[in-house]
Amino acid sequence: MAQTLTYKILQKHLVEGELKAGEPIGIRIDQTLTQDATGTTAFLLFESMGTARVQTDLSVSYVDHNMSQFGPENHNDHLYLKTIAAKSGVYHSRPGNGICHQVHLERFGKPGATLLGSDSHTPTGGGIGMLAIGAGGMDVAVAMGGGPFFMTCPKVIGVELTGKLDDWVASKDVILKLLSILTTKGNVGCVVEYFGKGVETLTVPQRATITNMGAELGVTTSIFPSDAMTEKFLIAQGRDDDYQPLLADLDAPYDRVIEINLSELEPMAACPSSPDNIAPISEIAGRKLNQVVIGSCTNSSYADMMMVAETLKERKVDPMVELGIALGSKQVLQMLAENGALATMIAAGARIIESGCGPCIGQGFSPADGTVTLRTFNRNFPGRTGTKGDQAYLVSPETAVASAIMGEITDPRDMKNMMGLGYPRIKMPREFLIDDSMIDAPVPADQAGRAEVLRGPTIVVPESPKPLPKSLNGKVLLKCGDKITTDHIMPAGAFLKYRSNVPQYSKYVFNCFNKEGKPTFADRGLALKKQGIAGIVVGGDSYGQGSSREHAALCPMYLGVRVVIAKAIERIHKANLINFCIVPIEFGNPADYDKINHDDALEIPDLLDAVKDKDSVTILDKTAGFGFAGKLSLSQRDRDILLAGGLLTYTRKKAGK
Ligand code: MIC
Ligand code: SF4
Repeated sequence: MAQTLTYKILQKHLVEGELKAGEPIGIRIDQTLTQDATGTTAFLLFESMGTARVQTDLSVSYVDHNMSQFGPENHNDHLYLKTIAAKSGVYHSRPGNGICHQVHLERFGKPGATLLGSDSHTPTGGGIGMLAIGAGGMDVAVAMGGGPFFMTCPKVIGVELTGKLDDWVASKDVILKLLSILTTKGNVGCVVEYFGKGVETLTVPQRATITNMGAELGVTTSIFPSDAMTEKFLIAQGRDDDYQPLLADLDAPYDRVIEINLSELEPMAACPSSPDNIAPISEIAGRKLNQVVIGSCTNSSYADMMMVAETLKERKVDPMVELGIALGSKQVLQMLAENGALATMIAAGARIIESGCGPCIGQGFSPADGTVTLRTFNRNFPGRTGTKGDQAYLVSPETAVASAIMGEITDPRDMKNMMGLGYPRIKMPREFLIDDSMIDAPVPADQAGRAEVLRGPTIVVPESPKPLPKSLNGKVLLKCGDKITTDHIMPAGAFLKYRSNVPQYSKYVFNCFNKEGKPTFADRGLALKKQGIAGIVVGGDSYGQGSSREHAALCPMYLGVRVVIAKAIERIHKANLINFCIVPIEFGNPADYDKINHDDALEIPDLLDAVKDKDSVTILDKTAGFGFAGKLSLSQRDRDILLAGGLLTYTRKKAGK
């Protein structure tokens, strides 16, 4: 029977279940990646599991998110990550070597392999034909220990690309177009697979921009075929041996097909403050701006950066605009340093930021109040820049650089008329500069026993969840609306340095809803916990979208949250809730959401029994005086994890430890 590329790879890696959309399956994981902000807990949990060395073909630990090093916390994390990686058989990419997804694509990604990463943009690897999936750190820790990854067997959405991108139109515009069609809601349990003639015209980094930002659709992953373009990229990275051709069968059974004609696309933007709030640049051109930032794992490849440099040649950034550029990897930074393009950027007035996530995760470059910032990133959730009420637009590097020169949002296609500038089409290099000296190999297994692990005092082993009660008495700690992201739940930016210290980091749970002079969410949660009353969060649609950070479950768990009731809960966050023994419940009838209020006392008399084997559970709102049904969409494994008291205890029990 004809198969999609997704199913071909799944079939090769299937260890449990049946390949039928909607069914739970377990797959073998070949490679894992972790990054510093999720990595410390992932490694602490990995250590608690008691497996000494990783069991994957390859595991890499990156330091790219938090490199600010204000206070000792950050560097404590870096040293812990470096030494635990060496001991556990994991490669370690040092701070300054680049953003995990870009470096992984350049140096390790392999067509046909499975990659599990503790970062939601792990699907970047789909640009090279891998099945690359984002998950919580605990799931990645299990995969590092050789355990399968459990997921829902996906539906596959086929995106047929035809035509060819025009000058100044970028692959970013392809994914913005798709976001305008599919939005960030309602795509849970799907994989997006690209096919068609247009695919051949896109380079691997262009494809990776598309699969990277595919994360914003809420899908499990996105994938491109592995073809001549992939081979060229791998040869240029000195990795010819990793190539294998991979295509879907001609009549592959897609659940839905969307056609995008590349020739018809125009430059677009995701307007404030959601990645699916799409408008063509032609409609918003002329808006004044004061900041442009180019970089992130979405758009900082060699070709993106060379195009930016060529456009800036003999030009200056508008004096009312600050232009920040973070080149995605040391490879790109070093190549541009050597060929003079970096000097061009500096001469034009750009501020060069080190290779890492930087402003994308709110580490610096927070825009001024009431100003417009243009970014080549993938997320513009409210406040993610570090400024409350921010106005962040997500655009291609082409639009970003044109706008930085003009001082207002500019359609880059107008550069020809405005300054006689033709599109600087960048050729992919035949050979990239290969220098892996900032990637440390692990110590050999026979010496691992003696390898020392450095644990600074700010690294605190997270508390384990308590078993679920038979019946639950709780209180609504917070009722929030639709599209609550994990950035709302557990802010990053300035608080990122507390990631390895759950009691400290927990103080900022739902910080955006805290009011000055009033007890915080954390204060209220801990007070209830002391009285033995469970915390409950009530949410709307797409609850928990965005980042994979398991702290958005781990920290609420620490504060006594035991149940989340929402209209819909996003995939990674739902798994994280289960892993930390918080029961995810969906409204049987979404209208019941309107009847519940903040502070209501809720009772779930048969919680434990329902988690055992029921698809629904009765919830009593004792304050409002009504009862309603909640849906439990759980696999048998989800139930077993909840009943065991979370994934760590479940895994330990299974291994007989
Ligand atoms: C993000 O882009 O939101 C992050 C920061 O990379 C997160 C991971 C994290 O919160 O550490 C993600 O995408 O999963
Ligand atoms: Fe880093 Fe931003 Fe990419 Fe997340 S989206 S991995 S913060 S660059």
